[in-house]
Amino acid sequence: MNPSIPHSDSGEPLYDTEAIQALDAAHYLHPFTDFKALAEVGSRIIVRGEGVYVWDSRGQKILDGMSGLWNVNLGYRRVELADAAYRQMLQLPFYNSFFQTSNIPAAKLAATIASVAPDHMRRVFYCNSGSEANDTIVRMARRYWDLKDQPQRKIIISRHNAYHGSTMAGASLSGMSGMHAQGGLPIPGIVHIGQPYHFEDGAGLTSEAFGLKAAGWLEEKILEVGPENVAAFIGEPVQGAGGVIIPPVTYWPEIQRICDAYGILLISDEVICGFGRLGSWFGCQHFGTRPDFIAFAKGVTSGYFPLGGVIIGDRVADVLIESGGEFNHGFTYSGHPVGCALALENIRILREEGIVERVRLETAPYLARRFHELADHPLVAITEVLGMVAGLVLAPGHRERFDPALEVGMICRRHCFENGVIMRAVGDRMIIAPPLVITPAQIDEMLALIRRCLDLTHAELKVRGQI
Ligand code: PXG
Repeated sequence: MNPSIPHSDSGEPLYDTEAIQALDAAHYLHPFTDFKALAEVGSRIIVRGEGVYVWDSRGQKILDGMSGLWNVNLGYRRVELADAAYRQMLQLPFYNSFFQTSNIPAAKLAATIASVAPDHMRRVFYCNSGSEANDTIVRMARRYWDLKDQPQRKIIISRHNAYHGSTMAGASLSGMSGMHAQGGLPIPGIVHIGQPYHFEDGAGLTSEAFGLKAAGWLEEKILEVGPENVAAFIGEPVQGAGGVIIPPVTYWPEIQRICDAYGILLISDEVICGFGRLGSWFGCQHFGTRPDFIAFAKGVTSGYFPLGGVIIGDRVADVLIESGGEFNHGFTYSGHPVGCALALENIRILREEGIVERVRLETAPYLARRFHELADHPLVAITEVLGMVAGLVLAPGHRERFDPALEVGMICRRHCFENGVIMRAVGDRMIIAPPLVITPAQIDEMLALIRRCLDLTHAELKVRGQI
């Protein structure tokens, strides 16, 4: 009997893994998944979580190095968050914000978010997800230019290998060719430039020089399509799903300069970076940019409830408000009272426990020190860390690369899962984004597990004759 999973009185495990896997395979089509391949192997069923750990239905304890999907920032089983949702459900489980009505948590949360956002950003529009936040921004940015009598300003410039969501606009903004190949994307008016990935594209240049070069691609694109046609530029402060691409320090200030020079709106997609992930409330505060829009989701509720939204800078909000006329856009659950009550509690805990500062001053520097030690591993080409995100490149030598067909990332990810730590593989990049509450001792535990999995990956590749 495995003591870590609940058993019935007669000693049977409470979870019938095979039966749940059969239901899952027969009826549940998973996101970003090869349906047929998954049905053949069966899903791993996660049944519970506490702190930085989750447990599967067979009782294996796993250190969640990805905070769920970059979102469970306060870790699992924070009773205060569950209580806040429960209390709000009893008080008022739902009311809409459409017809000149509001609710207390939605109003308070908007004010609270404004208090941690950059000073020039004081208005919030609510959605349910990061994708919806970005769709909302596309419509809001274009409406702004309509109201400014520049309706031809429709083009939004994004970047290859960005991730901005899976809705029609979100997937179009995303720079992933596999997504664009399905569903006739991108939608009109969205174009892409290169990403600031020094390791891949910056050979022969210092990081600083490459940052300026990569930002310069924005100016080239603006001039190519005509500055008078460009509405906005969108970027994640640090690209998440693309593989934790941390830009050179020169990159964002130069992007800001270019946006200012051509009067172009700047969109900071903070669905991952927002609410403390980089050791600041928002990534734009770390990099010193002045966005017109911030997209947020995920960490605003630590993932306990689906909630997203847009924070709007004054120069746009003032025009939208002063012009009068309806903004014809919104969702049934915009400003959901339960999500907003939970988010308020989440932010209260982040503030009162000083978690953002602790990340910046203590745990992120410790993570950086320990993670960079992996650079001596024979399978690791580079290690990069900022705040509570980190990535390494698997490579057979310092600047050599593996053949993508070998799928070394997937081999490493399998070893991680089997050995009790969750890491994401993006091509040959292995990435982590642990809960913001992870302690130094847990960072040690995580790094020991990661090193072991790198060793196992190395050994497997050797046996296969691939290194
Ligand atoms: N913007 C960014 C920067 C994101 O990371 C979205 C928008 C879309 O949010 P929603 O809530 O609509 O999913 C995201 C989502 C991955 C992975 O594999 C990352 C995301 C979603 C799913 C998978 O790393 N990020």
